[in-house]
Amino acid sequence: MHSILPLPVQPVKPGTSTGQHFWHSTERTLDSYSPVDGQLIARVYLSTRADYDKVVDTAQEAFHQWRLLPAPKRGDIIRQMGDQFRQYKRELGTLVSYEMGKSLQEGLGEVQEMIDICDFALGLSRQLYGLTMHSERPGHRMYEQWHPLGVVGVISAFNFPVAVWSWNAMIAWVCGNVCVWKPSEKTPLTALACQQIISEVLRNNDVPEGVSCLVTGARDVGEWLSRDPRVALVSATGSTRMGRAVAANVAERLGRSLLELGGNNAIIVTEHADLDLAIPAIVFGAVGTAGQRCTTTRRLIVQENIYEDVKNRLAKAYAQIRIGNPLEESIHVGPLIDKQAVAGYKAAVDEIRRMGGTFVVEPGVLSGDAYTSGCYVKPCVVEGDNAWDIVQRETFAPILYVMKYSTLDEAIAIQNGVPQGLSSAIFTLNLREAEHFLSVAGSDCGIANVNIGTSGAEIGGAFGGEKETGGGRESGSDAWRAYMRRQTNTINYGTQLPLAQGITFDL
Ligand code: UN1
Repeated sequence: MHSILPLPVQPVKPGTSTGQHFWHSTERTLDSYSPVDGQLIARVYLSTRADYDKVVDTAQEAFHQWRLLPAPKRGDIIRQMGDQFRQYKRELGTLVSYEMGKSLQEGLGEVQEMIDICDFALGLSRQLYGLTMHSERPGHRMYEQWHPLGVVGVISAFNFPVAVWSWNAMIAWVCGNVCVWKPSEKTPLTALACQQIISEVLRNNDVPEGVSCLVTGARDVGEWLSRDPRVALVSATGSTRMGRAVAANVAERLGRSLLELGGNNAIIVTEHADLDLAIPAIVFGAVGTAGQRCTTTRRLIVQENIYEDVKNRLAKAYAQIRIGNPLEESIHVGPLIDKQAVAGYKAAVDEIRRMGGTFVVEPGVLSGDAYTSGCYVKPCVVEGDNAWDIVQRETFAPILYVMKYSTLDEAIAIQNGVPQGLSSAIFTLNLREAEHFLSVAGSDCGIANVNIGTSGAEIGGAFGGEKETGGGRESGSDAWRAYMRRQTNTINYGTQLPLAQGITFDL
């Protein structure tokens, strides 16, 4: 492995921080191994409960100052963060790729998403609009305004170690909140790199560094956040299992949660599809990030008349995929995150075989000099049945199930016939088919696309999904409202005190 960054493997890098002030009261550490080559790339202190409490106190203190800055001023500070991400795009993208295993192109894309959301937040800083209403009472004015919530906890997943955090953090900050970030225990170094960049910007602007805090750990830390009444909103990205636990804990204390959980996304390919568009989109959707996106294409629903043709074209396209060191520009698919993920892939393949699935593209775990970490697997395609348990579950690996349909309504029923509801797509040049798919009788997902794949959403739209995906919306559009509290104000500028609903109350 060629060294790409001055990686601080040793000495131990502290893990609980607000900016430069790292707190750690034990020697318990977390090791980060790269799935690319199996190397230990960082050792990070784990936060104790005492560290955590100190961090949340510091965040609360910072909130009292940060919320008083005018929103456009906060937007300008976020613009400076975006400038830093532009400057470090190559280094950060490389680190994402090395620590997480996604292709360098996708690592750079992830940093670009951070830059884009900073730009979006800057614009938003002058657009946190409330409505005004006409009062039924003379001499009265009614309007609503939006105030920040306070401390926002952000639990992020390994697969998008920085982009999804930035969607939350930038929007939360521009709204006037402060953030406590619990990154995935699988990608702590990338998180520390971002935390350093942000802290420097905050310092340069004489803003308390507690605006951006980071705590390290696994499920226990997530539980502290979700049970903590000081944390007004917990935004969590990850598995449906994790989301259920967070939602229950937060609901118990009547807090707010914003969930972005599992997907089981399908593409419908109709007889009227342009297959030259569809095939590369399907392949990118299914094998990009080695099948570890929540938006990954997991199911392909193909009209029976073109079924054989699509299968053949897919087999040809899969033969072109280059699997290997994701830091090499020509590589399409890097490793899975760790050996546990490889075990999940193998278990899924075993279950598919038990169900009698026919592979169009064979699976396999790669071995040999180029794959010493043991985390490289072959993307595969299998003819599957939507009713199989394994097809109903999200396996975070590049396994694509192909299915046949005859009418579009049947295809839509298959597409909607899973517990998750994140992303969906149709490939067709037929207007009626496309509009039917997008209609109320069509896709039940939070994202529904025409002639593009299920993954690779832009930051400008609201991102999230229905059913077991959790119902949250993050990133663009008016997703910012989830990070604020609404206040309705009625002002009497008249000389009388009329009551609403015409009630009289004379003294
Ligand atoms: C995720 O996998 O949690 O739409 C987020 C996409 C990316 C984000 C994925 N922009 O695929």
